[in-house]
Amino acid sequence: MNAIDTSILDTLTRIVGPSGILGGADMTPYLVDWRNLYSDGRALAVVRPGSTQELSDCVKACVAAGVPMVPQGGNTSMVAGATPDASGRAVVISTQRMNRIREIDTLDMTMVAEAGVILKTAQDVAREAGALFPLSLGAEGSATIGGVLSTNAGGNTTVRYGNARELMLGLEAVMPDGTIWNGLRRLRKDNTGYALRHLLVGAEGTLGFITAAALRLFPLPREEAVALCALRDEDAALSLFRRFRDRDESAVRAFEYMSAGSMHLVLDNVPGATLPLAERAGHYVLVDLASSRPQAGLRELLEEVLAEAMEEGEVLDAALAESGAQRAAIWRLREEHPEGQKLAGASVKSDVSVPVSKVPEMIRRSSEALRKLIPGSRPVPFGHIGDGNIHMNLAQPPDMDAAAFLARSHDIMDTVNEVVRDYGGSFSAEHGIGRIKTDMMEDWRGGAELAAMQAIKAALDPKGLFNPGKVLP
Ligand code: FAD
Ligand code: 2HG
Ligand code: ZN
Repeated sequence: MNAIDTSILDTLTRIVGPSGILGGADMTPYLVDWRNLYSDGRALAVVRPGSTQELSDCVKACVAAGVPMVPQGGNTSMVAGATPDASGRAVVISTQRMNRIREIDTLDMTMVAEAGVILKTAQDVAREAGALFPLSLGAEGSATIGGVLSTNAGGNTTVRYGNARELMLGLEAVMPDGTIWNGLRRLRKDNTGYALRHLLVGAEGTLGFITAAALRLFPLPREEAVALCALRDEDAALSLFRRFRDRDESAVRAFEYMSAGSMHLVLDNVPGATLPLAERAGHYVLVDLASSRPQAGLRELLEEVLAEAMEEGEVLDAALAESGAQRAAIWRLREEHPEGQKLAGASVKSDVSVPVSKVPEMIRRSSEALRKLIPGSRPVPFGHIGDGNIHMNLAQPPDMDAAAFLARSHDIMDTVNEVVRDYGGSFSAEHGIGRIKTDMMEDWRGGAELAAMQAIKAALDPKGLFNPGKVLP
């Protein structure tokens, strides 16, 4: 450690206090990404400010010393966005201690939460106040409000409530020069020049530090109905989605597709996972209906639509949840898909989107191309079919070395992406770019779009100190 490093660490310790700063082995969980793709991360320190003012002071000190900063929330990024590189030059700034719900208002239907509030806590606090914060994803027990906004996370309820961006009304942030911006407005309408709040959402910590957010709340559901269905094929999934949408679009809270490949990795690897159907099938969907109206007739709607689809041969079998515990058990099967794939060995993820109508074709074409590329590999697609967003993942062949398989990651992603491109899709639907996909930006977003992004970055963060090596090539 040189004299500059020692001096910045002294300054940061003065700002956050000795308990707010971590070094040595205490830093380990903050340096490795959730997928364990990069184990070479190093940092000068992990700094955990307790307030927006402390964070602002930390940023000013880092800017003055030319020290790069890596914002981190729950460190559940799927694209290694929240961990530092191997240089050891950066500090990780964690929002762990900025975890207060500042305000909740069930007339305005808004909640003001600090960046480090865990998503599940935000949901629970809203529910206790009689309202719903609808963002929901498998990592909700660790992911933070700052993280879900910085990645513009989607998740399971996007089909009804939109992405994280649509749930945000205003922000407070520390800008890259350390200035505090208070944009915590709780307004439904606010057209006052460039929407800075929307620029920071999805910026993955490259344009500043979100410290708090004003979020939208919704009425709590009074009736819910959930089913797990076995399907004939991918087209049947889409057809079933359409049947529900045509009958009552407002009732569909989630509509999730799971291929046999992916579901069976869960059943075979996750302790306690059991299929509530008579036998395994080639394709599954989870249908989740919810209404804030009492006696909305969701159970009847579910039964009627499934009966129609069974008559057409689209649905082969279905398990309808009879209790809250059964609803949770069905949802757990879906939520365990990332874990099931992790437990089954190495996998390469392609988080892609195409127009909803093209999903079945995209899944079939990608699966075929992947099997050809790596014989013996197992396509394990699943995801948010109602949004056209499929995790077109590939599990390693059982007899192939994991490292050799992962060395083909870029070929694998390119293979899927070429199919996706044919349908005008996106190579990153909800997880973002992080460190993994920066080299795809030129090809997919090059020209005016990337030039504008680079100009914005240069204007707001001229020294390039905010999350270097992420998002932009
Ligand atoms: P982190 O991982 O800590 O950070 C994510 C990015 O945001 C990084 O670039 C980081 O630098 C930046 N960042 C974090 N906090 C701030 C801040 N306060 N200000 C500025 N920048 C910040 N994503 C989906 O979209 N849909 C899903 O269904 C979904 N499911 C998941 C399931 C599992 C099991 C896992 C592990 C991840 C899943 N994810 C999903 C991915 C992930 O994007 C989300 O978990 C979440 O958005 C990340 O929140 P986090 O607090 O962990 O952020
Ligand atoms: C999900 O939908 C997440 O469960 C994770 O976005 C996707 O593991 C994945 O590829
Ligand atoms: Zn997802």
